[in-house]
Amino acid sequence: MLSHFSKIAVICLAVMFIAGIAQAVVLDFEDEDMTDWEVIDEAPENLGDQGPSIWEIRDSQLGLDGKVLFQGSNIWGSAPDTCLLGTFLIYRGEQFTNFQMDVDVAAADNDGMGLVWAYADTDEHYRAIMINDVWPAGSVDGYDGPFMKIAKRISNEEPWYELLEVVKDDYIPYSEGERLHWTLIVEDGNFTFTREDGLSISAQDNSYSGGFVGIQLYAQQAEFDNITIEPLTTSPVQPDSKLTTTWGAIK
Ligand SMILES: [Ca+2]
Ligand SMILES: [Ca+2]
Ligand SMILES: [Ca+2]
Repeated sequence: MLSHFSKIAVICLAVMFIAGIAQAVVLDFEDEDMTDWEVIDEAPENLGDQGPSIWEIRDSQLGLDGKVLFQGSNIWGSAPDTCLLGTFLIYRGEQFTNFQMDVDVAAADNDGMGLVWAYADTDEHYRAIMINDVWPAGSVDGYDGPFMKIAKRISNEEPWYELLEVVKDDYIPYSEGERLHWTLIVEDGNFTFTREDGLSISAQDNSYSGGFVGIQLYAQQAEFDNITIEPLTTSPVQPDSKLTTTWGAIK
């Protein structure tokens, strides 16, 4: 028999566990429902290929799990190709301030892809983005592809983004046509984006406040699945430490 104290402890643990899990948003697209997602293509004057984007839910053709999000157009920009612009898919179900976002990804091309957060509009958000190809050639921020960057959107015209951090010389191309995984941790203006192969980039911005999260693509056709967004109220957790995440979320 459990002591009275033990029973209370077990109940408390159970409630805390359930509360922690309940805070996480988990999106696997098996219901083929995109009603919480908004497609936002960059303004036509910002683009070299005006699209439109083609976001849909399909059966994975690149090794992910069942139904997945897929974008199939080659929409890209800017017009002189000096900045990675294209299309956003924004999750409108909830806004997040401090959080951990995990995503399975599979790329069909070698171009730009990444996550956005604190999204308010095309001219107000942050992004972590990477590209294997040599574009942009003559980049507005001085770093042509291939690279991984964290940047802050500041305008709807040149220079579009303020560069916060770049991985250039140490960049490793992502694999095409197979399962990749991204983890983004955002806490109090500290941003860390990590790939499944360990390649990571971090940046910081004191003026950060929360907003919507989503995906950004430049000339890239890619699948996305198992998007998990978990609010954090304490110190960031390691990407694959679910138990620690749960405890961290309910403190
Ligand atoms: Ca799925
Ligand atoms: Ca390309
Ligand atoms: Ca392409």
